Amino acid sequence: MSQSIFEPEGTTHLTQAQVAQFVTDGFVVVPGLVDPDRVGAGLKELKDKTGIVPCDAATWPADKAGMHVGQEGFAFDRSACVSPRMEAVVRELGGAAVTCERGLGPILRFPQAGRKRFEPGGPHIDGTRQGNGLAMYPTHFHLLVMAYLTDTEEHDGAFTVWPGSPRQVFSWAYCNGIDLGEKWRTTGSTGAPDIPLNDPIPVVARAGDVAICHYLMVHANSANRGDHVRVGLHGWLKAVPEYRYVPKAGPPQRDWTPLDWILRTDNLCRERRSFEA
Ligand SMILES: O=C(O)CCC(=O)C(=O)O
Repeated sequence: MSQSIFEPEGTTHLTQAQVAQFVTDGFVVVPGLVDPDRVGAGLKELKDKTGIVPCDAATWPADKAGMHVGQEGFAFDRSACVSPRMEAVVRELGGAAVTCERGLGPILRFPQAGRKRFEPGGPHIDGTRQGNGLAMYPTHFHLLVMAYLTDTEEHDGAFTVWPGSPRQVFSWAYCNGIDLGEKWRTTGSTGAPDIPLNDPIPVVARAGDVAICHYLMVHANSANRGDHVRVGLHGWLKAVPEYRYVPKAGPPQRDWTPLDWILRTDNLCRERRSFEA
């Protein structure tokens, strides 16, 4: 029998502070979640498949300066940097059904000339080409992952997040009966909803550190004004196919995941709850 609790608790692999950060900000950066051997394996895979060495400009394609490039065109081993510990952390944040099985694929950001400063791109939430585009509750994926294989300062093409946005987007959609997928279905855009958000922050981290975000995270890329290619591994972590998310009601219980906490409704708008009653 589950029991109500007032604060999210730590898990086996995450401290209480890390869990609290995920619940409040919608993301947590876990240091060294990709161990050095796997970082090396990922960079070797990149070099073997493309010839690219992040800190050797002679190996960069001439036409890619300033570009943000996904893995199209080469078959990267998506399992190269996934460890049992990463699987465990992901399950602790998202629930036992969520898995890294599809692995992570590279997103490179090539340097470009210009002043060294943080320069975020367009804020958006990732939608999906399947189903409703984007929904309040997780359908297509549960967690968004960005694992760094290169040290990344704020001007080095840092992955960019709007802290707190998953809860803000959820609360807004829940209380106002918003169809989050509408914009995507009508315009093909997953731009962030037009609601007040906190200022964006660059995820500054070392090679091997991994940012794990709630699926409703408003995020962006940013310009690379540094001297090496930003190598990130991106993943949409899904649940096993037979799993369906069941929205939680009432106050948080001991068996809630951090992802559930962000979707709590017991402390949201009275009107909506009386409408549901
Ligand atoms: O590469 C990045 O830093 C952000 C990539 C991303 O998730 C996106 O633009 O949707």
